[in-house]
Amino acid sequence: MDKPYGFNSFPTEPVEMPPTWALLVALGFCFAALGFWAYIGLNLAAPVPRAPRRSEKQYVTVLPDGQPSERQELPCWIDKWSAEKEVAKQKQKPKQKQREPAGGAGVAPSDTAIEAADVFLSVVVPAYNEEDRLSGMLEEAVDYLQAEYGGAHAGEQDAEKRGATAAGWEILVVSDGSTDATVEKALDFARSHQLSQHPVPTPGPWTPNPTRSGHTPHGSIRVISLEANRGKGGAVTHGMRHARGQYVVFADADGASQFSDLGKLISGCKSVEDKLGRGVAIGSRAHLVGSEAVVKRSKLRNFLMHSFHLLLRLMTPAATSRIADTQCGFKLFSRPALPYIIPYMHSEGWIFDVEMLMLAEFADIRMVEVAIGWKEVVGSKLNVVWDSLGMAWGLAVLRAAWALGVYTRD
Ligand SMILES: Nc1nc2c(ncn2[C@@H]2O[C@H](COP(=O)(O)OP(=O)(O)OP(=O)(O)O)[C@@H](O)[C@H]2O)c(=O)[nH]1
Ligand SMILES: [Mg+2]
Repeated sequence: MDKPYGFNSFPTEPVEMPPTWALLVALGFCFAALGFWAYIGLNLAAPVPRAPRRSEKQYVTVLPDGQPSERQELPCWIDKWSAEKEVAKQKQKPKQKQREPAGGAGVAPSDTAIEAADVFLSVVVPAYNEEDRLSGMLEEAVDYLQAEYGGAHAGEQDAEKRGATAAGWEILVVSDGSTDATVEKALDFARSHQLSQHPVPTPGPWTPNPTRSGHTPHGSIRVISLEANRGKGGAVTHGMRHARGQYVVFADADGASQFSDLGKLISGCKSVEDKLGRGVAIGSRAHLVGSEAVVKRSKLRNFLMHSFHLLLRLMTPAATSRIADTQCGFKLFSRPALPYIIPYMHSEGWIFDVEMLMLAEFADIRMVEVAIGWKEVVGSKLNVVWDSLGMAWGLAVLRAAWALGVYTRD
């Protein structure tokens, strides 16, 4: 028979398969290449926070005559702490270095103590375009702080009474690149509550018809302006780098959390503090699931919330995965816990709470969830679908980056 025209696409002779070992080697090679590129991708995708700019390390407050102050330098415990840690690292003997666990914490933060507190409590308020919601929240905060902890500059006697090392309080409003009048509103609030002993009270979510208002001493409300928007995580972390308090709480500017539950957070934190004084108290809305506030939310929002909880359970280490409400914007840290958490923060967006809790867990800091009052407040800037997708992605990147050593505590 004549040879067919062209070439034969069906092999007429049996084709010999490569040996199994060669297939396995090829497969292994493919996986290694995939792993390599995934690792490179993770390095590129994992967020690295930008360094604070010069003006962001300064604050403005209201002078005794009611005028806004010039920009003043913010005290910054983390700069001093980092410098001391670096010196300790240099001094470390090579032998000691070898004994460190792989990917370990470098010089243990406990070797480098955080500078002493100046005040009993620091309240960090991240605020992004909050001109409408901020004043009500500040009103409730000041009212409670004033009644509970005395004037912002309460003296040593007050500290002794409380068994604390410092007395008084401060509020750090961190405007996150706001483009509205957030900063002016904060300063207006500070001015009216500083100049008058009995300022006109502003309604808040928990006090729609307030009858009294707290007076604030000069310098107790400090306003920090980030030059460009970073996200809630960036704003909270920035504020906490400059906190002077023995306890540091962050609270959302919308006043959704009942500020007067702060006392519960402080007692909760004290109850879990270790011998170094480290502890974290997490405001929790878990007891409200099924309540009107949560049921009233859209079905989509509740579905996304449950999916996110499932992801959290699967992806986070043990203690963090047991926290029922990781996202509540009302969390308190004792000062000695800060150096184990704040210097190692990377997340700038909504997922930052999870990183804080994971870092606390990595450092064996005990955490306690405390049930708090919470109200849905209109004006949320959370985009339910996009921000949920962003959070799921952020969580995956965050978990992988910490697990694979892209992020370290060196
Ligand atoms: N949306 C948004 N909020 C920011 C940002 N930076 C800081 N924040 C503050 O983060 C806090 C929480 O914002 P909300 O819009 O109330 O979002 P949320 O509390 O997580 O969501 P809700 O449960 O819907 O209220 C507020 O104090 C915001 O001002 C940012 O870049 N975007
Ligand atoms: Mg809110």
